[in-house]
Amino acid sequence: MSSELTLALSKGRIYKDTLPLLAKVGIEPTEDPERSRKLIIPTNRKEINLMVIRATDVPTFVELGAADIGVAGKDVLMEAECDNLYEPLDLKIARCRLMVAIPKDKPLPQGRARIATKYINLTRRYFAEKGQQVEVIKLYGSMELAPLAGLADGIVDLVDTGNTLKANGLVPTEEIIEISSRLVVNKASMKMKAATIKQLVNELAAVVG
Ligand code: PRT
Ligand code: MG
Repeated sequence: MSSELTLALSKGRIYKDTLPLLAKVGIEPTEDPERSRKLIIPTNRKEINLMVIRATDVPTFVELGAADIGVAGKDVLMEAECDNLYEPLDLKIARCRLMVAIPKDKPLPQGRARIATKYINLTRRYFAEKGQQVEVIKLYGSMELAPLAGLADGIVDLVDTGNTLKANGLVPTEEIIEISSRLVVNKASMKMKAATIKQLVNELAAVVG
């Protein structure tokens, strides 16, 4: 007997990169969440449903048991500082780096630099550990615009190819952490649905690149 499992994940690159892994373990959504308006997508395995939500909401849904398992970027997990989750598997997908970037030829000022970011906790922690005083400005997107617009001296953001930085006259200067997406599991689900979850984790572990 297998228990019902809900897997939370976000549209976009996480869904795109998770889909092939799910396919390799024989799980196929019955609808394309990129096209469907449904937020719960059934799969060919009737005990497994996908829940399609915002990337930053995945830890919340899984931690509070609204979903049993989820796929979330390490950036999102660390920023949310949720420690009431199991993180049994690095899926090695949606990889990138969290970096400090500054305008080309304009180093951060000696004094209290202003840093714009979506990742205020990670940014504060990083500069505090370096003993560098900074003022952190919370933004929800388009971080690259902040230095150009005179809002900040530098930014902390995710970098993949570096094209976005380059297109906005910015250069990466420091790597804060390497990011990939992780499988996360609700602690109560791990107890109550142990067999089903462990089997899925093992199957996925075997197909991770
Ligand atoms: O977009 P939305 O507001 O709905 O949510 P989201 O931005 O949180 O979701 P999404 O799908 O953009 O990102 C989900 C996860 O993908 C992130 O939490 C990361 O773990 C991972 N990921 C991997 C990335 C990137 N690579 C990435 N390059 N997330 C975002 N980017 C962005 C980056 O912020 C910058 O704007 O892409 C741009 C840089 O890319 P390059 O290739 O130009 O360097
Ligand atoms: Mg995005």
